[in-house]
Amino acid sequence: TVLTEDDRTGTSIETLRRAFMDNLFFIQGRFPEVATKNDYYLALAYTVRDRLLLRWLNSAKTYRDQESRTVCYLSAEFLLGPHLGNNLINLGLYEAVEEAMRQTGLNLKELLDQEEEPGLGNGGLGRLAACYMDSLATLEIPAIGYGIRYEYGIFDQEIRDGWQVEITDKWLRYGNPWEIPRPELILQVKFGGHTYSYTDDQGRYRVVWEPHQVIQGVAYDTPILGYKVNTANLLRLWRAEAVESFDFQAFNTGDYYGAVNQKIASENITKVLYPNDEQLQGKELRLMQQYFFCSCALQDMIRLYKQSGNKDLSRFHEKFTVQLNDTHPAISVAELMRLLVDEHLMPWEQAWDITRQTFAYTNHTLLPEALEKWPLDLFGSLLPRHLQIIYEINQRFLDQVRLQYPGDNDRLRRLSIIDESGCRYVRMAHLAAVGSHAINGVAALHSELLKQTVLKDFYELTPQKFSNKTNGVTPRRWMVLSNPGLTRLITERIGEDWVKHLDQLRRLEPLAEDRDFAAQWRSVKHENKERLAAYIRDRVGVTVDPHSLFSILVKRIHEYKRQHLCVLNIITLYQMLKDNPQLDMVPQTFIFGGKAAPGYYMAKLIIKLINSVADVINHDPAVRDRLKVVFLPDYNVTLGQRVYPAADLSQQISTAGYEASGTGNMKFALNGALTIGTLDGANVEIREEVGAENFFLFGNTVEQLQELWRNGYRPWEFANSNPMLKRVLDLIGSGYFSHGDTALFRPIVEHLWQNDRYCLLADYQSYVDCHQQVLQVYQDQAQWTKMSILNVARMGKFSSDRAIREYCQDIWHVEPVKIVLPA
Ligand code: 26Y
Repeated sequence: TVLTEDDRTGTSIETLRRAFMDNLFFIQGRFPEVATKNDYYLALAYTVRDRLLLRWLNSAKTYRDQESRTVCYLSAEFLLGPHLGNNLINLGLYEAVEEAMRQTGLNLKELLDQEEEPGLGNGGLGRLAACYMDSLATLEIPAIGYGIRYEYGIFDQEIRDGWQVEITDKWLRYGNPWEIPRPELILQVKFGGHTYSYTDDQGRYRVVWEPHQVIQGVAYDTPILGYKVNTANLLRLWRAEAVESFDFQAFNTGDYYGAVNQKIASENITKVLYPNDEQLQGKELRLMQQYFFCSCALQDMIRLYKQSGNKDLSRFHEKFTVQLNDTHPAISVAELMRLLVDEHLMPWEQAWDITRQTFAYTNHTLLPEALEKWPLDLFGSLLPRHLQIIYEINQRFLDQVRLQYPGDNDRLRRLSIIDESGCRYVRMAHLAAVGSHAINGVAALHSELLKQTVLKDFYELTPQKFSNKTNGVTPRRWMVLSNPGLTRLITERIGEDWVKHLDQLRRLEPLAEDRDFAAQWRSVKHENKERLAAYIRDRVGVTVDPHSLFSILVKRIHEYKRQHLCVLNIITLYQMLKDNPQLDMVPQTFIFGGKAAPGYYMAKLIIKLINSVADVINHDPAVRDRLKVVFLPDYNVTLGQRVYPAADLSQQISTAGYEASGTGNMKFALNGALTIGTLDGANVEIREEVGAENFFLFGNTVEQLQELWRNGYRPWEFANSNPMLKRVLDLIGSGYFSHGDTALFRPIVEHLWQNDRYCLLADYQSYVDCHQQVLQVYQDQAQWTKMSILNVARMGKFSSDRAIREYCQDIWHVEPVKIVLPA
């Protein structure tokens, strides 16, 4: 007999081709003569999805049969990026599918470009959640990601006349082949109303929450496949819908339009991602989003727990461990208490024990304006029962503190979950800290500062809860998928083990002296730069020379990230060229990308400044192409994948003490860029790993900055005593970059002169000098290449696999579960 491969699971080129054509006909309803690129993309996506589902079903079945301990990663954001390419890499089918497409007369790359990325996150925090989902699956850890299925993700950015314009992100417009809706998996979430209490017939004190509104959560499931394993984990995102019976009620009483409004209001909850990072506005809808997905997630966990035969919930924390990605899901602490105590009639003490053993909390910021706090009246009107529960948690907690620190009322005030200074607030970081058994920061420096600043009192109370878990990124998306040239070159020399065991990159170290290898290394980088140059020409119409030094700064636009410090240096270089037209300067291309929060005026002005400076410099004949400045619109995961492989120099220039970790810094270095950076976030550890001699360090340290402020920081003294700095600031102020408009950039210049909260002027000279060193080293291509190879060879620590292993060992106490496919 001839064995034929199954159309839905087979992996030969022949079968893939047949399955693909099948899907084109029977899912898309198209024949080749009329099929669009999108039809082809969807036909391919469904072909790949079938192979995913085989692994997913087997994973789910295995976890269920073995009652596996499961990690639940709760995050308001998952910034996944396109699925198709990544799934092909993880299935090990990239080449086979490329060939199958070629035989069909199609180009895989073009089909990959069709996918609209799910931008369900703002930046680093959401992308970290996505990298962690990849690593959990790759390490064969049973895991569920819980979050929100936003109908509109992070806005698309357009640049008009140098300004950012926001466009709604209609990512679901052409359908989403990667998700499976579960319309039968519906949970109810209550809002508003009031509570009352009574004593039941068994003498128990009971509280009932009579809500004003009930909303349904519908599950949408996306499989997350590990790299070359059979594990496919679940990402379960919740969409809000109106409750059917509520409509009925209103309809029956004749209030049809009331019911319609109710329906619209319900669906608003998951309509759009809030585009602010690090700058909280106490918006009611945002608190509703947070509670909505946390309640759905916890109810779902309880459902799964009961499904596996357990009756009472006393071992809930043995089945699940829940990680809170920042304080956005911190309301979970009160919600689990409510579910256990009110709905499952568990005694408070036992419920509290289980709750604290269930949760762990990751902090991602020290910025005071980013710490979530909700006005008490807003909180109480939306979640009246949770406010009572939080009061109870707080009272019991403070009673304990009082025993340890009798009479220390100041400490009680500082530790309290309720902020009583002036307007009263619920402090979500305090709720998360009290309700968790583990608290971590995301880089060594950040974790230290956490203990010294925002969570100091909590550290003194329970030092054993604190640890550091330095962030990492997945080498599958950020090297294998995005940089096939480098991947091939590395794999040729050291085999393919490094993709799963990134420490193996160390084996490249001896090759740093190998001239043949160095030449290949350079040519891979050059080809990547040529590709980015072509993209820049297409996208913004600027011609850049791939032989020039590509200096790249891509991340959210923020004053603390100091994009404008980079601009000061660019203008300095420009002045040097103007002063000395014969100057023999290394040709350089500065590339920026990033979105500003729509309400963050200074950030938007910084975008305008970059574009204005670019406009003048790119058109000044005196520069003679030695300096180019480009702002790439709409920076997102897809664009990141184009940009990192093409970078020579990675700009990581935040004010020391402000960037919790950074993860872009890791993606650049893994792709062979050298870093110019401050001692901030994970830069510190990157420098430790790659060696100080292979890292361009500048700027004040955290301690030096503290000293500076203690003595009264006077930025104007830096400007007045530094002729070039003064000249650069005056040039911006003079209207040179703004067609003579002296008012346009005044907010930036004046802030720098007068306040300079992020100490640009204090770091300016050090940055400019350091950049000159960069140029010098770049002129010695052999030296530069050697440093680049050593950077990559020593970056193994920054794999998200390493980070996830640490979480598993120190916090989650979970073990891998092998998934075997039936023969
Ligand atoms: C509360 C709301 C306004 C809010 C929404 C999003 C607050 C913060 C955020 C996002 C924060 C974020 O992305 N933080 C980044 O997390 C990364 C992953 O740990 C870090 O590498 C990075 O330094 C940090 O800024």
